[in-house]
Amino acid sequence: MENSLAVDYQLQENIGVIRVNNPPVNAMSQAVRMGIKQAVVEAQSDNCQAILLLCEGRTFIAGADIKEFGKPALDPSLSDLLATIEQSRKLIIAAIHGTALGGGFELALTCHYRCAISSAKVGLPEVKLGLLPGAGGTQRASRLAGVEAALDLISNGNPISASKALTLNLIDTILEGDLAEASIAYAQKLVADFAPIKRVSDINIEKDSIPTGFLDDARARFEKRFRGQLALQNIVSCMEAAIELPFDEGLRKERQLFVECMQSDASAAMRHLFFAERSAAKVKALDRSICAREIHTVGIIGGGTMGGGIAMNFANAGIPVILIEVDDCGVNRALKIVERNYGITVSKGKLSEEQKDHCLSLISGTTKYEELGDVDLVIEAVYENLDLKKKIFGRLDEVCRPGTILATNTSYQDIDLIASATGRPEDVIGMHFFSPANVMKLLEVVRGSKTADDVISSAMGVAKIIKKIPVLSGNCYGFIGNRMLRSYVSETQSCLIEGAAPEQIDGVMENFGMAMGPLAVGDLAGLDIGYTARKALSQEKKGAPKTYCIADALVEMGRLGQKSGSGYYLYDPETRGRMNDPEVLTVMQQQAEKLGIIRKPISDEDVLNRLVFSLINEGAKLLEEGIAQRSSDIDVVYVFGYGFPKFRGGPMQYADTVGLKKVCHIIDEFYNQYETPNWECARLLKSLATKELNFSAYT
Ligand code: T1G
Repeated sequence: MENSLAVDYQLQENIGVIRVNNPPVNAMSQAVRMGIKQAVVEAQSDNCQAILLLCEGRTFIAGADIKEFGKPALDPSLSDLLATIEQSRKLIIAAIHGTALGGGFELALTCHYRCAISSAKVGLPEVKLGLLPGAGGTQRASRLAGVEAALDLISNGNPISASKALTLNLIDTILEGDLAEASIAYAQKLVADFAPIKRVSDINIEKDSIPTGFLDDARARFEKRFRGQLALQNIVSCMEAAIELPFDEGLRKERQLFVECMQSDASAAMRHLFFAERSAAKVKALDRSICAREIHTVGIIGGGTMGGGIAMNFANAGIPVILIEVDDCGVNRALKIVERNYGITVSKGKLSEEQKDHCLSLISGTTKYEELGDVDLVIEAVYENLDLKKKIFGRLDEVCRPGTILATNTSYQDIDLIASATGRPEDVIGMHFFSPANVMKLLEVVRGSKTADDVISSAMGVAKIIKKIPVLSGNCYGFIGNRMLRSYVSETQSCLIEGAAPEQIDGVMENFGMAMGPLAVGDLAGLDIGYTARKALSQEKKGAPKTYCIADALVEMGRLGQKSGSGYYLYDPETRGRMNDPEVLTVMQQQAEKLGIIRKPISDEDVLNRLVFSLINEGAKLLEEGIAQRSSDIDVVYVFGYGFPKFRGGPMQYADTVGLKKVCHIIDEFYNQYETPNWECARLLKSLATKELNFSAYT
């Protein structure tokens, strides 16, 4: 065989060894599929007694090549390759290391035997892309592991360990030592033992083994939890086919259901997010030769909810943290918050007691700034008061060594003003975490006008170490996410005072796919937080009274949200379930009258378009101003920081799905109707719509 760059085939003693080498994750590109197929065909007639398939680099095949999706199919198809493997007259063994995922694991399931090193993981994560295993994974996994275990593996999409896979009969053995050597020895032993060719497709599923109503219950569960998401419903249909149909018919049914998912907007959105998440970590025009500063120790100023949560991120990554508080009482309180949060994580089974103790041992507290003299990074996480932040940065400038990165967790203060309190503005940067900081994946990295490139590179790099998704933002009020949130909240409040009820607005947004509607979110966070923040703002920054007068009135009535038992809703003290409250209607009517607004019904469609298009329009302005690098970065911010539904792909992806011409037309209508600057259509949006381009084409 003419060895291609991606696939090499060599005889090693009596074993034909196929090596895949397609960095970085051995994705199953057309070259890989072609190379494997040619090797398997050649092996049928050469002197090998068995065929071994393994991969170079850090992992076994991590799936079909997602970059090929949506493009014309290239032969050989994955299905064609798998048929060739399964029908091989000689034993074929897959040797797994790293993460065998998606089509990669489906290829392994088609081999006659599977071995793995103990650190390997296997999985079928297609559902995270709005897909389902489309190359026999649903039919083969259910035959090997049983329908219930297979449905669990496929519907949650999370990888499982080699030992778990062994107990589920998804692999045959776990090898120790060097995988190449051990797997060749394993293949030779199979030959010596005259091991039979085992085709998974020959296994039949005993219908009686399936609990009554199992699939119907799964359908109902998925419909409730993943409203309207096609992939999960189609996955259940695939399991039904595995139970009811002969293998080949089941394979055809799976293929048909897979293609249906592939063609859905939801899958396009989730595939968009997969790449968006990864490209967000890349800073345009940043010289790749720049070396990031190493971060081995961290200081955190302020041990409140945010400071404690931020500290946990670094401790979880094995990085020691010094927490600074104003007095010993503050230090003790801070360490207690951290200990309590770790206790919750342990109780959820996400951390062992030993891991918790190790993390806690990495977090120390003090009132002495001098102890920050040698740290590599300091993150200020005190409350939103600019003067206090400037005072802290002045102190840090005095005590921290040259080269220490000075970061602020501010969610909207001007980074340049904070930096001006130091003699080293090039070392100052924003690192905006989202609450709860030890849970939320998003990290907005905010560059000041003088922030050095290596500081930006360091902040983006340390984000990956603490398992955050970094998005670079320019320095403006609210950066990317909170600036868009301002528009969203402004439209929410306008709809409220003009005629919509809280339950209508929240219902519309929850049907759209938001985990919680904006008013329920306000009640959860506490209406007094916004109230206090507004009191510190100038009238200009506050915006039009209609965008906050209802919230202020509720707070002044003592209705602070869930914590006070009432806000926009009444809350059941036991279940904390929300109930509509006619008294809120009275408050809205009173506030409307004060402002001379005559309330009248607003359609669900208008509520949805006003809230979502306000995000899109603000996002387009952020792009125009260069605050956001890419439209996909804006999607990453709003999905991972604000709960925008993944199956919509983010506000900008959703705009592309609706069509920018239509979005523009509706925004122009809103502008003519409401005449507010918010609704002036962003120039970039209008320009792209005129040229019939999408946001995705813009960057
Ligand atoms: N296709 C193409 N590129 C991929 C890829 C894939 N499957 N997986 C990763 N990459 C790129 C990624 O974009 C990045 O590129 C680089 O590899 C490193 O990735 C028929 C239809 C394997 C756990 O869903 O979960 O098979 O940014 O930064 O953190 O049923 O990548 O460097 O240019 O994520 O070490 C199913 C997706 C596909 C697995 C490694 N498979 N990948 O994580 O590195 S659908 C998946 C991952 C399918 C079949 C169906 C992770 C990883 P760049 P990375 P990592």
